[in-house]
Amino acid sequence: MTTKMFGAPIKRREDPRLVTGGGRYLDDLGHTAFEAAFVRSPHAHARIVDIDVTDALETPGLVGIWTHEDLDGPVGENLPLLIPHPALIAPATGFALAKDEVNHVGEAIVLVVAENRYAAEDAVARIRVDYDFLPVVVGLETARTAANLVHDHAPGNISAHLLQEVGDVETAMAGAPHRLSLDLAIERSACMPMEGKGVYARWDTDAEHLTLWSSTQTSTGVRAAVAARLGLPLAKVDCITPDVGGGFGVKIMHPWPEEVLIPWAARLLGHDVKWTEDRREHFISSAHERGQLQEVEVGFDDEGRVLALDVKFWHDNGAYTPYGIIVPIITATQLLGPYKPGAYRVEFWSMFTNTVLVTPYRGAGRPQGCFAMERTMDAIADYLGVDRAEVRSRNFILPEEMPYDHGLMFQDGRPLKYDSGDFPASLAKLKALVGWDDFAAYREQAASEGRRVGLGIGCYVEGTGVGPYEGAHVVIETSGRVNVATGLTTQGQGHQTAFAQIVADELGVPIETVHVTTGDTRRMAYAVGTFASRAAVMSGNAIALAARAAKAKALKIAADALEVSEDDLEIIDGVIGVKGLPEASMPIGTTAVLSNPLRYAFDEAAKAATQFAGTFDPDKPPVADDEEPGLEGKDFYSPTQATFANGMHAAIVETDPVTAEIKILRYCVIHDCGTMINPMIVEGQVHGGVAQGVGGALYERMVYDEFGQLLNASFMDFLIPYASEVPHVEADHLETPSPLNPLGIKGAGEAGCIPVSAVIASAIEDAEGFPITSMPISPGDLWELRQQHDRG
Ligand code: MCN
Repeated sequence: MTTKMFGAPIKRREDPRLVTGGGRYLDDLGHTAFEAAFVRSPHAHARIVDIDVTDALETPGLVGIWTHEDLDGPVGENLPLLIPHPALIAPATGFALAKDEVNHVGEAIVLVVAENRYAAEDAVARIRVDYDFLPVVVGLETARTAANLVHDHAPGNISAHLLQEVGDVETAMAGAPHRLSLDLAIERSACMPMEGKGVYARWDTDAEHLTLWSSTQTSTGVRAAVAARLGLPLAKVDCITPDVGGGFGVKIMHPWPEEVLIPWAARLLGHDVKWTEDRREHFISSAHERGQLQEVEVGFDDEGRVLALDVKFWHDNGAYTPYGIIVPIITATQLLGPYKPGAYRVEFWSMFTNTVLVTPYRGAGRPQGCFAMERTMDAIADYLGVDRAEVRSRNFILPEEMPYDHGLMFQDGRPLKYDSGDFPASLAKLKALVGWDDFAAYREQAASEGRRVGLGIGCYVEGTGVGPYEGAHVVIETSGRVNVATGLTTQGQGHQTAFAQIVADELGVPIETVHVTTGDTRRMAYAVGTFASRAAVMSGNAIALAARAAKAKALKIAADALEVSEDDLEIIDGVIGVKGLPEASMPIGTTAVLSNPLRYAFDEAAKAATQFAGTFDPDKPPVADDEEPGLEGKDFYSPTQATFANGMHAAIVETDPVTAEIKILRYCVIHDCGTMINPMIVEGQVHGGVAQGVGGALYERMVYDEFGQLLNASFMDFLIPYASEVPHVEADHLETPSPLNPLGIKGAGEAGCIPVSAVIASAIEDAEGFPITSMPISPGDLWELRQQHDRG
């Protein structure tokens, strides 16, 4: 009997290779390549007066030096605005190499290629750039108030402004029995994948063909962007993603300056060129996220039901806006989480600062939105003296109200509609898991021992599995092995395992026979990429559809060969058999042979190799007139809208009464990502997300000085949590299948990190008894807050 794979918590097949050093990452490719390094701006805002490369030209091993002026054609043009939006009133994108002006520390100014990285770095050190300094804008407070501008075309440093209102907030607020205001802040942070970005380019002069390897989250996007910039037809460019050591959002953008420059140089030189980002480059010239200031006003009734919610926030987008308003619009539209306020108004301003640009980082605007909403829920509960979980449940959208439409418009101008979810059931599960009702007794016990503990909670929803499409190609070989290609990329999410699980069940073949390829434009030219927790929904469903097409063909061929109806056939362990007639069977690979027009050449080998038990008619045409040769299925999945995952977290923290040290004693998660392909992978994703969330809540912040210098641009100074700081995560699941896709899947990849700051703030506030309004919070911050609180 074939074991059901879909839903089985099997171990990830890719891990033995990855954890034993078998991974092949970008920097492992081609050690004969020339290597690139960049002169990057040491100043946050300056005009470039002169670039003097004379001395650098003497560097041993140097191959070439280029500035903006050397970039011909589209390579030298402004980098693209990837996601436009009417609210983006003053877009700005940079150049592959800075033209005339730099707008943040780390902006690339000069490309150097040498025989190796050492020589390239030596040459970089010998290039002299003269600057005229310009006034610097750092931090949202300065951006809002300073007379200085990051870009002359953006008065007030505002890149975008958007307002959405559902219902009449002013009237509802005026009529609300109670009103509260909150001023909140989330600091800038960034993801820290183990492997930085990287590009390797090979130009085949004879074939006029470019092969690119990129540590990207979207190989098709990079391919298209590079082809356009280099003026090459798509057919002359391939992009392959080797193993990728984490992406977390920062590797989506296409093209990064380096992704354009490295292939451009490779073509010019007729030699392989590679660049791998070092950690300092990652800090200062990749991308950050999170930074927001928020003002919330809420009106509510005696029961704590929200009658009116008015949110204003300012979002730090850094120096450029290639992503338009995608992060703040996610905050604005998904902030409401599982709740249904009477009326809602949200208004945001996206602000330029002289800091590195902002792109979506795991959670993408949701951790900030969740922070605003959940701090508000706690404030209401504390004000009314009502249990904090109870206040939340009184505001929930109920399962019978699904699908639920808040009336908000997303980036694409379409309504944002929740498809499914059972929030009361999730909360009940969470309360049971964390022991919500027993906490008062635990707190008392702890207090009697001189310990200070608090319980926090946070709820969220997450739009996942966004379109427009993803495809899959499933090919059954004559050996019976199955090759699956899907175009999106993988950065550690376990796709090779989960996708193979889907195929094993759909085809009825052993999982060991299924091989999955991702992120290779030679195998799948049409794809979008891995971000927004979309792979399971998008490729998962496309793979199932493609496998079903291949299976239908296999059964048709087998039915014909075995002279039975297709309905009488079943596939078990890779063998197609007639139900109840064990002697009439044929391995699935045999149908692949029969579907091949050249099968006569294979006949004997196939017979020998496949214990084929049916009859073989050599005169029969191998492929019916209406069929194509080959046993394969190709299909695309394209959803009408995102599907909404959701979850609720609770944490118990202890704060040291003297040192203000913050310890997470317990961390509990209830997560609903619809039908799970592999619960162990989902839990791994949730654990990883929580770990990143803990970083954002307690440790990680970008510390800029007033001149725009990032003071903690190394792991010596930027704290990320180690295993010792990440709590044991107790996770349980609720599966409310999505009605929107055939497999009922919702995404899981970002959820873990979304509510963590809100939950930890809630727990610290519960322990300390005064409001926590800004994250991250260090022991030093908490100690300061205690002093302020004591001073009244
Ligand atoms: N899964 C499942 N059942 C579900 C949903 C998901 O078994 N109902 C499995 C999927 O098969 C997949 C994993 O969980 O193996 C994550 O799936 P999904 O939610 O579709 O997310 P993506 O695969 O699209 O990955 C993107 C997501 C994002 S947006 C970020 S950021 C992130 C994350 O994944 N970056 C990661 N997790 C990461 N994990 C690692 N190791 N590295 C990153 O860079």
